[in-house]
Amino acid sequence: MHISKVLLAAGAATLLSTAAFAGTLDDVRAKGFVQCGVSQGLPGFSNPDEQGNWTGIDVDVCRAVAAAIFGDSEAVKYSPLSAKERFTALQSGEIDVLSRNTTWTLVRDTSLGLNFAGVNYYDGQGFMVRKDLGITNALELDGASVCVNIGTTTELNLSDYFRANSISFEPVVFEKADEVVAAYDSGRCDVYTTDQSGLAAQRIKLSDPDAHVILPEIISKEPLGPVVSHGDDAWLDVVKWSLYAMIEAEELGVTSGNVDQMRDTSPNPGVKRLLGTEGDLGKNLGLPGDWAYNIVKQVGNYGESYERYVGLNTSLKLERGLNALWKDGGLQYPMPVR
Ligand SMILES: N[C@@H](CCC(=O)N[C@@H](CS)C(=O)NCC(=O)O)C(=O)O
Repeated sequence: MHISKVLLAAGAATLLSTAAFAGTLDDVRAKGFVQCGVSQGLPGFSNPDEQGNWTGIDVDVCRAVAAAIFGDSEAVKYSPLSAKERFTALQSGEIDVLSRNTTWTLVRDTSLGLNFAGVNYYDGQGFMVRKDLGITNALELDGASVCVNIGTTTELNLSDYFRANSISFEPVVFEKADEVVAAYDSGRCDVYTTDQSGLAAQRIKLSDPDAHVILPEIISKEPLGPVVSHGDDAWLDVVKWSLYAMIEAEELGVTSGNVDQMRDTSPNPGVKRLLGTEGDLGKNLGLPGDWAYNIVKQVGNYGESYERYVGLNTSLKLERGLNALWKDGGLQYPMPVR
């Protein structure tokens, strides 16, 4: 091929790839909403009410992204997805972002062509059993039947844990989480395993939640966070910094209740930068100057979202634990917003 043709072809390929992979923010703006992949119903994380309104800490990430782009946290459409379906939906472009209690792993981050935009809940896998079995730790589970969701890290960790401890189990697998819960509730298996937060959430759905106990062992790391497709760094940045803005707001003491007052009166340069009264951070993200103001005003900071949906005053009753801010001894550490 003549050199100019090669260059032309290369140029066209770059243009094509730019058009195909670098335009999610523009596409989202053009259609007027963020298409967000969520669970099929996991209280505290992503759960629909009878009117089909979605709530939860994962939903708040979708809402934060919409608030950042449109100044309207309601500009989101939700796609309920099973664990098995979720990555294909992202790869095919059916959704713009997946915010569905999804664990960041090497294989997902590489071979599946995905990028994790951060961690909105640090979790770990646990086991639940009926109290009347009298089991107090997981090593007593030799020979047990275990209900589990397919297409999850849960399945993989389960097998690792039993192998590592030279004990056996019989998997009872389902695609839909509600099938797993129903099977466990009806006694088709001895054990239900998933992320600890998932156990706390699904327990509410059991016919007698108090008849069950969550064992003390945490057998894995499950850093859960929002995910986008490979190939669009600008979009990754928008999702990543929308989440960081929520955590940064908590660190700075900015809440949905005081955000107006803080914007107008705080002398703190960090607050001014975050809320857009000093500098122009939004521009770097292709967003309006009040991108983070709108997130905090309409969605709240990370701590508010946590307490509203999964904290001690909710039916999940989850302590902040690893999800406390770094300055309170936890792992939530927003990268510097500057
Ligand atoms: N974090 C794990 C597990 C995620 C998962 O799908 N867990 C189930 C059990 S809690 C679930 O969320 N089900 C809700 C649904 O499918 O709607 C992963 O990323 O593989």
